[in-house]
Formats: sequence, structure tokens, C-alpha cells
Amino acid sequence: MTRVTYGPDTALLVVDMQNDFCEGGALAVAGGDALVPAINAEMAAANEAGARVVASRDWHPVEHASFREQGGPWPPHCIQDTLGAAFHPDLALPEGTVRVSKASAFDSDAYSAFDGTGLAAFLQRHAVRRVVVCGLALDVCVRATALDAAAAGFATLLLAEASAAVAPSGRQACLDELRQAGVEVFE
Ligand code: VGL
Ligand code: ZN
Repeated sequence: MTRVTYGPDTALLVVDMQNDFCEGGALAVAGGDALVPAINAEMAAANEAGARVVASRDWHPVEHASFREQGGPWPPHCIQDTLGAAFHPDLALPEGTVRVSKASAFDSDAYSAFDGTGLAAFLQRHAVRRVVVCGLALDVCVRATALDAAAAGFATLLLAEASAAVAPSGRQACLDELRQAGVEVFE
């Protein structure tokens, strides 16, 4: 059961629930798949209450700057239009879910769903004041997205149980950092 009261002033932002970040993927995050049922329930609750659902996806070109071969930190992942870049097949995106693609320039990375996408202005245009964040990976793109949401002036909630970290050992430090930045963390 969701602990969030959703309404039209709230957006649920589901970050990067893509095959490459789930079991068997190119950059698999332990426990990624297991989040799907909880996120589906959250999306259904949000949608029913008139909250907008937004799903971001990491959407890299070939030879992206973040790939090891190009000197970046990650193995190749989420290459545009590949199976690895597709949303997890069991993710039940409600009709009307807004898709946001990010990190599509060859020469730069973007961890936050707000980075270079115009998402903040889109949400403001729709009178959204509150953003609820979940998904993958807690210590990378979820972290950056929640920090940007708070910095943009949205009341920001993180659903920690609907998020998993690349480096689980850093989980608590990450949650503390988000709290420090004004994000309300639901554990
Ligand atoms: C992500 C590593 C590289 C993420 C994206 O979505 O958390 N992590 N690119
Ligand atoms: Zn990436």
C-alpha cells in the first residue's frame, strides 16, 4: 500500500526502470527487478488519484561518453532502441504516462531526469508542486533526480523501498545526503 496521498498537484517520477539495470542487464542493479510490483502499485495509486506519472529512461547513443571504451565509468548500457534500453517488460505504465529520455548527447552524461529535458518547466506548467521519486539506481540517477527536484523547488519525496543502489554499502549515506537537501525519505 502506498503511504503517499496523491492528487493532481503531485507527479510520480519513475526513474530508469529499464532492462539493462535489471537482472541479466548490462549494468544490473541487485534487486532492480524486485521493485517492479511495488512501483506498479504506486503508479496505479497515483494514476487513480489524478497524479501525473512520469517515466524516465537512460537513452544513450552508441559510443556514449559514459561507456568505458570512451573513457567513462560504465559498461555500454541503454543504447537507444535496443532491448536493454526498453522498460522492464512487467512495468505497467498507466495510459498517459509521460516518457522522458535523457543522456542522448554523445559527449556528455545526464543522471538526473531534469538535466537537459525541460521536465521542471513541464511539471510547473501543469501545476505540479510535489514530486515523488523511485526507481534505479538510488545512488546514481534517482539521487541526481531527487536533488534536482528539490533544487527546482518541488516538495520532494523519495520512496526508498522502491529504489535500489548500484553500491548498496553507500545506501544510508545517500539517503542522509538527500534528507540534508530537504528530500523527505520514506523508508
Ligand atoms: C544510471 C549508471 C549509468 C542510472 C545511468 O540510471 O542510475 N546509472 N547510467
Ligand atoms: Zn547511463
